[in-house]
Amino acid sequence: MTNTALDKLVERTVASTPVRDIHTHLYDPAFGDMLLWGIDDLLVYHYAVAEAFRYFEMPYEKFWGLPKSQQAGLVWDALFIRHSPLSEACRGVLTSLHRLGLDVKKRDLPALRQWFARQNRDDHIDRCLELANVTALCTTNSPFDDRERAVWRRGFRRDSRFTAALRIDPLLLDWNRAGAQLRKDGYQVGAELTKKTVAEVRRFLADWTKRMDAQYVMVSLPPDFAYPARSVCAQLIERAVLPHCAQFNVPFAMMPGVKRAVNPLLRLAGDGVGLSNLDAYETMIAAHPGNKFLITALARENQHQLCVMARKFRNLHVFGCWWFTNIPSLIDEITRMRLELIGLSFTPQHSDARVLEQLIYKWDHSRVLITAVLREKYRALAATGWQIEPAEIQRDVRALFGGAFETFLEKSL
Ligand code: FIX
Ligand code: ZN
Repeated sequence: MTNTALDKLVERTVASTPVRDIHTHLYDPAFGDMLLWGIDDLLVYHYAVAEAFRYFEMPYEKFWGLPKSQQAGLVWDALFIRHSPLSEACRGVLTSLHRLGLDVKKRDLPALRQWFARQNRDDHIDRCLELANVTALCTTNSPFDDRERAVWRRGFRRDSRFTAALRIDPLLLDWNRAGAQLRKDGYQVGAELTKKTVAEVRRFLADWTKRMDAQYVMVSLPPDFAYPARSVCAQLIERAVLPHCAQFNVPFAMMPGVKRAVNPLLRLAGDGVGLSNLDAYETMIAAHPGNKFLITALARENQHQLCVMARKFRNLHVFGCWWFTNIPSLIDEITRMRLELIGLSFTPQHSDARVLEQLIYKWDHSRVLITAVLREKYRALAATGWQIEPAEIQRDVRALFGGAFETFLEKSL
């Protein structure tokens, strides 16, 4: 095969391989309005709001006091009309609109709104998934969210494309409040982590894992997370979460490096990043060879150590370019590094989509970057005399787009 033919084959394979998106903030359609979609939600996405505040001069509270459509109008004006939309979050809005067949160059927000108002939601969901070529996605589900809890309790018919993950940040990071919630729900927990309390936390985790049919249990952690430690967080992980995950054979997903509310005035857009001490995670993983761990780190500077950790521990699966690392320059760098250090045994990307149409741009943009890295790697392979078969490329890309994750879920340790 010539290099050009190889390039084309890689491009075609990456474009046509369906993705299993392993972390999003979307909801099963049965959750109704909680599944966000449409132009206004795309514009008030917290990535865009953070960028718009770079230009706004109005008081923060004034913006938050406005109805969503007015907030969206202000973001549109600041990021698309008064400045060129060059950032990744802005380009993303345009990619999604363009792929949906909308004429972005008109810069006509009312026309965009009218188009979305004409869409039938369920058909639109199918269309977005098809355009993104996403066949399955994992949602982020919190038993601490009142609206969400009510839907789970009532029960609903699951859409087979949407799987769930049990998110437990409040349990591990805000024990006083979470404990009160558990007590209200009939779990006999006290303020101290006695044997009885830990057993009740495990009963809570078991109930929700079963109710959601959760694929994994997930938490995001601040840069100063320490383990082992006497903190409630470390103790709950050690005594409740890890035994629970081992019992149910579900991974514990950790997302190190987020500094919540560094600017609370920005609300959801106000979180920042810090460097984590990954030694804490390494110690935890080494001490629990029977547990499975998923990790995506927020700080660029943590990526290399995380990759080396994955070389050492088969019970660790590295995934995604999370949030501030989900930009072309870093996706390129991180994907390259991972391929070079751990071959095909990782999941290069997840979308983190909060708004349905974001699936389109997040995957379009990543597909292009992953294609470029793979082309280079297969070319380098060809230069050694190794001949690659189309079916082998297909197999490899499937692994990167959800297959390696599935294998990880299924493997016995
Ligand atoms: O904690 C998370 O799962 C983060 O992805 C979110 O908190 C964050 O707001 C986000 O949407 C990043 O992409
Ligand atoms: Zn997320």
